[in-house]
Amino acid sequence: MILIGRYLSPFVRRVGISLTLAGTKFDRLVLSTVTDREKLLKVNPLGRVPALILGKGKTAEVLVDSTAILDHVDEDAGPRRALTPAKGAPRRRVQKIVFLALGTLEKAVGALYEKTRRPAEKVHQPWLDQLESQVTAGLETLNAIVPKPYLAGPKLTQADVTAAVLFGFLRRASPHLVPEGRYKRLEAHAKKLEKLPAFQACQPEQP
Ligand SMILES: N[C@@H](CCC(=O)N[C@@H](CS)C(=O)NCC(=O)O)C(=O)O
Repeated sequence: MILIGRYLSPFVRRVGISLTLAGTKFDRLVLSTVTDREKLLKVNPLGRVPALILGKGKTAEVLVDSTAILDHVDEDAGPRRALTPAKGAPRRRVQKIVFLALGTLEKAVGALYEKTRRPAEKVHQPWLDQLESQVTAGLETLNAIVPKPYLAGPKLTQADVTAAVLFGFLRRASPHLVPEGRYKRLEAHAKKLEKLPAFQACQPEQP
């Protein structure tokens, strides 16, 4: 199994952490969407990360998009180790938080691209403001959740992984959106999770 992408990408990092928590052995091919575009296009026609290669040679299969990859990771790990419950209210509770964090992440990455992938004179400030206000709304909603002791209840789930990865990503890439102390509860929860060996094992590379 080969995970493609850098841990600088929060989508790749949530997959790496989840694989590590599940105890699944995997290799990693550290490709950048910017500098390794040609190589990446051979694996994923959209040129995006993460991608996960399953198997080898003629029978190799490629999964793309972190949500589809994590669906497979959970299935492979089995119901006891899966980070998202298989059904019912427990599944909905986790998914609600995961997709809130994931949506916030998508808006945060969109805002970053607006600033870094366009010439300065082509940045459309009203669009950037909207994206950043969506990030703020997502963070406020996540921060309102009281961990008991995890975001979806007594067990660590994908909700915790994705929310903590989101927070860490913003701290590195867009610190102005997460000033120290503004999202106290979320910040404390993310800091606690970042100490876990699985998070430590998936540190973002130097840009
Ligand atoms: N919905 C996707 C989002 C993946 C994504 O946007 N990855 C970024 C890196 S953080 C990427 O590949 N960007 C390059 C591009 O979209 O061209 C997922 O969950 O995997």
